[in-house]
Amino acid sequence: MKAVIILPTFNERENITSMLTKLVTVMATVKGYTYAILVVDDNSPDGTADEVREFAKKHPNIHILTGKKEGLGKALLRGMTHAIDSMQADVIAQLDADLSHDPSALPKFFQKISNGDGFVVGSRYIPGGSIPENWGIHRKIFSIVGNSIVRFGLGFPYVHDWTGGYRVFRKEYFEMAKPKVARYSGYVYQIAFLHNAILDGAKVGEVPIHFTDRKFGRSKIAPLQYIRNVFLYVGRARLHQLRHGSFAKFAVVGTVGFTINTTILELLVRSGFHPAVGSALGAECAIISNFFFNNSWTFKGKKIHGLRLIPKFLQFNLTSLGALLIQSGTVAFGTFMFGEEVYRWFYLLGVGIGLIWNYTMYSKVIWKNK
Ligand SMILES: Nc1nc2c(ncn2[C@@H]2O[C@H](COP(=O)(O)OP(=O)(O)OP(=O)(O)O)[C@@H](O)[C@H]2O)c(=O)[nH]1
Ligand SMILES: [Mg+2]
Repeated sequence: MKAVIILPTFNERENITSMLTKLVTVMATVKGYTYAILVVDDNSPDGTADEVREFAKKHPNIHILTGKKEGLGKALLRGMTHAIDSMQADVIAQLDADLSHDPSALPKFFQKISNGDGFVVGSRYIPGGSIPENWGIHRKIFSIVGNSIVRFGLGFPYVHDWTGGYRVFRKEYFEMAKPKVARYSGYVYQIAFLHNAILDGAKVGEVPIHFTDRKFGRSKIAPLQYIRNVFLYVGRARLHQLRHGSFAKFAVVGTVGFTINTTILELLVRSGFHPAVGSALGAECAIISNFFFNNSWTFKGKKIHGLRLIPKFLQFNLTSLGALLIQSGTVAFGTFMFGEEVYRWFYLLGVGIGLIWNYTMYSKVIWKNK
């Protein structure tokens, strides 16, 4: 089988030669594959491409594809297309070029492909894997929380690392996903691609990896833009999944609840009650309305009757409290990470995650299948 190893680069001149050297050494130990390396460089101003060409003089299986800078996703798309159309790849590997991904783990990835996996993911969040100890608390939280949101938000928790770029997969999964992921130009491409591969039936394998900090050069990630794109992706995917299910009813019931909450708050405040009392009573009335409408309409196939209504109603209150905590937690997280001025965005985000939380709890816990 022919494997093509893709290394996306932007200003990696100080890293690329030692990366290539390591790859060549490791690939000599992988049995059952012929291989080539494809560096996809976006005309790096630091001269990354010259380093590659110099190295390639002694290694005819090392190739470079240059192009203009349109983001990591576009670079990967271009590289993967080239690997299949012009290099006859059966299997594609992908690693960061900044030495954060240790090539010595590669044989394990190929072993899993040979054993029948379709898509093998390098995982920092499984036993044997890790993120750098020396990362500051902000960076650690960013990495773990961001990844968990994708993992649970998309509903495939058995895959533990969604945001990394150390992977080996069979070419079919790229061919099937290509029309659907081509629009994701940035880092979110990685998530979209893995998600589509799973939806297309890929058997996913995981190899634990240690992610080491880059020693040279700079990170190209723009955190706020990345977070926004991740949420747009997860939100859209979720909506798409739910459009034909009970989600629309859930949304109608929620809107009614919101209206009840607001009306009661306004009425009580106007009749002289403290706003805290008004909002607590309003919220409880909304919870009651949500519970009964969801029970008799949204989830009527799994309707709860009789005395069982009491514990379920209490559980429902706890779930709503959970949504409230998620909302305030998200705002606290956002302002802690990025400063107070971003609170509105994180409020919206909190409401969004709260909705996913509620819907998941309703359908999986409160109105679960017998
Ligand atoms: N061709 C191309 N490569 C890119 C682009 N953006 C990032 N890369 C490469 O993609 C890989 C991962 O990017 P990094 O900036 O290291 O992102 P990261 O690993 O999440 O962040 P750090 O750990 O801070 O380095 C590196 O090899 C980059 O050179 C791009 O727009 N075009
Ligand atoms: Mg990196």
